[in-house]
Amino acid sequence: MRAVHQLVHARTRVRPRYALMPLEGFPASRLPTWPGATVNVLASPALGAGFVQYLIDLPAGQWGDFVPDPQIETFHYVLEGTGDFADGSGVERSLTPGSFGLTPPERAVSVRASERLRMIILRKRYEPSPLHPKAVGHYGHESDVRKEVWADNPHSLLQTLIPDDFAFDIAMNIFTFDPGFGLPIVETHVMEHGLYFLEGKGIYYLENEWMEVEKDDFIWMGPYCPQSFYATGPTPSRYLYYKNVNREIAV
Ligand code: UGY
Ligand code: MN
Repeated sequence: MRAVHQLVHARTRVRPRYALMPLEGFPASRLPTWPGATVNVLASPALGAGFVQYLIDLPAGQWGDFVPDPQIETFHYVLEGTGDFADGSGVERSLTPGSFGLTPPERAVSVRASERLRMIILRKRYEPSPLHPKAVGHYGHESDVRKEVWADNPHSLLQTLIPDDFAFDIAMNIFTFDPGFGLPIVETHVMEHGLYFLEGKGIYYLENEWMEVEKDDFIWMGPYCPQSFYATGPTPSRYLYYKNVNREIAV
């Protein structure tokens, strides 16, 4: 919230193929199964997205659950804080900043905060393939995921949190760009993105507009949204993004 003497002019853009939404513009929501949490609904079908993305702020001592659903898979990534995760079927993990997990359908997602937890949660309908009718889970910590040189440029590094394997219909990646570097083309593709800007700042190109972006901005990119980026400022930029992958496109 800005001080009363300030103007309200904002960088927020909501267009048919993309949205840029700085965090200050999100009124808080509450969810019945996360009673103590403050929730920002970053992306939803109401926006045009084929998935739901939340930013969840869970105070110390509080808990939240998603009950098992036969079709919905859930990804989580810890931005800040510590706590515990359980899927109700034997997977139990400690949560620290950088912890992540993909929980398949038919499993619970139960989180307890020891210290105030800030998490990104993304939920989508698992798309079975003829060879992969059932989803599998995957858990880890970003510090254990190799930073691969991307596009032959050691100033742009990519971490692939979920293995690029046909068992998964979802990619969750972290890009790290040194200042001045970014995507060397305008890319346009059928896949969607839900992007949370983790660190630094830069200039994003969406459809036909260049826009300043910074830490804690959220961007939704719909199918075929032309997109590009370069990092600015004195420190590297990092962003976490979702991409639907490895499946035929429904006709
Ligand atoms: O994987 C991607 O599609 C990625 N290069 N896009 C993006 O960062 N906007
Ligand atoms: Mn892309």
